[in-house]
Amino acid sequence: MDSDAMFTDMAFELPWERYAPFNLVMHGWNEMVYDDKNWIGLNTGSFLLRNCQWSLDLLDAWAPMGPKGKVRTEAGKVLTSFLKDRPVFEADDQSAMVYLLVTQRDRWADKVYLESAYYLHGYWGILVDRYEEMIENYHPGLGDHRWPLVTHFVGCKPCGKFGDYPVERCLKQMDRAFNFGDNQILQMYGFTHKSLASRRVKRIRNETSNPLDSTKDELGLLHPSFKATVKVTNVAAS
Ligand SMILES: [Mn+2]
Repeated sequence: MDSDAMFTDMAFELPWERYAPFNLVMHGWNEMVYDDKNWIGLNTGSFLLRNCQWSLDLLDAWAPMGPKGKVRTEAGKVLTSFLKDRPVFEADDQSAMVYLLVTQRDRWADKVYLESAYYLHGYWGILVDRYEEMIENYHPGLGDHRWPLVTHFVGCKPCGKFGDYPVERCLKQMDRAFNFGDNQILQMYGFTHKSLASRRVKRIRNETSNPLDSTKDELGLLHPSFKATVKVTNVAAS
């Protein structure tokens, strides 16, 4: 996961069954990658990678454009001329992945799943102003535009070079994203942030002499492995 991405849905369960035949899962769309060669056809900000030899081989194939300096600059030219709508800049991991999948499709593509059913990568620009609306209308566990699994501060000022917005917006919204996610943890213990803009918290349940017994784990966050076991059992029984 990128350093500019945050988990913002603590209750979303990944559809693990769907990924059994694959070794790499990224947010994206097959047509945009394989047909359009678009550099934003997938996002490498957060991805699932199986711990296996195939993945080590992929990393070996993925890394060569990385070394800073001449290699990365020259590789950037190759990527910009090959990929759709890519601006002129040095090589980046995302473009290199699209390039690899398109140019060596037979080698890699059958083990790569591009996911678009939920926000494994959620673009912050379209999400952060809607957090209050999400709280009003939806609930954690959806993982998509209604309650994003990941809010990714793509190209933001502190981390990137292409922001066309003030650095204050980015920093303020990072705090809001953190508190939006943090509220889902705090609610178990009867607290919530005073607002998404505030690091201060307030009590949302009455005091008790036995706070641990009163833990309300409505989202099932404390024992997610139990939930997974129950699910498998249900599938086997049905
Ligand atoms: Mn990023």
